[in-house]
Amino acid sequence: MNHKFGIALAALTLSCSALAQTKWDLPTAYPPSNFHTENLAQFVSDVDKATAGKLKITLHPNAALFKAPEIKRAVQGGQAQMGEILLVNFQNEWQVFGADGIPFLADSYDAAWKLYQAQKPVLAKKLAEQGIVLLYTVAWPPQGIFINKPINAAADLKGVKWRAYSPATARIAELVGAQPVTVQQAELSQAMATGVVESYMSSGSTGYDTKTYEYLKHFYDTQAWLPKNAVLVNKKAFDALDKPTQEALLKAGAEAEKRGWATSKTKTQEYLDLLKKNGMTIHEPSAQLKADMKKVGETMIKEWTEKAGAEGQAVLDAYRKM
Ligand code: PCA
Repeated sequence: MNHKFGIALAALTLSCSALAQTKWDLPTAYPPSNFHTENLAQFVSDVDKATAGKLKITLHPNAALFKAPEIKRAVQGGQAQMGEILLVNFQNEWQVFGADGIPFLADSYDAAWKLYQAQKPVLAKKLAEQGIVLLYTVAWPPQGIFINKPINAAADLKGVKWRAYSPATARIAELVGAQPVTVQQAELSQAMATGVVESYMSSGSTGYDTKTYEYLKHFYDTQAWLPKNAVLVNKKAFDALDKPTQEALLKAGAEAEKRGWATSKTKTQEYLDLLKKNGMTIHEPSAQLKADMKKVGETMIKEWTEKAGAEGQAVLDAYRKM
């Protein structure tokens, strides 16, 4: 082969393989060590293997590419071909997005899975109307109360500076008389360090990710709800893939969903143990605190049902039949 032809051929081969390779961005708001992010990293590598490198997905953790509340719109508009969101963040847009953020509607892994099955058809339909494919969801561990002092009843939360991550967590603050401030996980450590936040509800996972034990010493294991992250794909980007690549993506997504729910469940206790090891006291809530929080939940289920209308009622009916 003459030299010139060799170079031309090499260039041609290179440009062909570059053409054949699709590159996607996948923003998430959580750190690399978070179990959702680790699950996504595994998903990305599974897709890479299954497509022999044809679909290269770059994971962007820590809200580095887009802030948590911006990721949905980025996927919708195609600025990111994929993205991970916290569904309950979007409750004000559509109430069904917030069904898994209502205290004590679904407060175990079994119940959370059933609620997901009840939500899924309408969730997928709504997202499809927005040009989004719902790939999979994974629940966070059960939500409890992190706080800087021991508490016995909801009355002890009056006036406390309370971090909210969603409309529902802000509503809880209003109902118990705490002072809500919305802060996403990526900014939570700083908010605690500067004293802007002295309590919040979330999982042991977030407590550990954000080193909450350095700021707040008490966790009340109320197991109030299990909100879900959802992994979304821009529909145009999905449709542009060839059939085998689409199938590889869907298969890796289904596996990630199964793996993610199982990991979330097994890690629940591990996270509480880690918080304890780092100096936090894990409390069983008092009967009074439990009753108070249940009452908050009842109010919020009622409010949600009114706002969510027939669509919400259908989700509730389907869930309660399961
Ligand atoms: N962690 C996320 C949402 C729910 C959870 O457990 C957070 O606190 O932002």
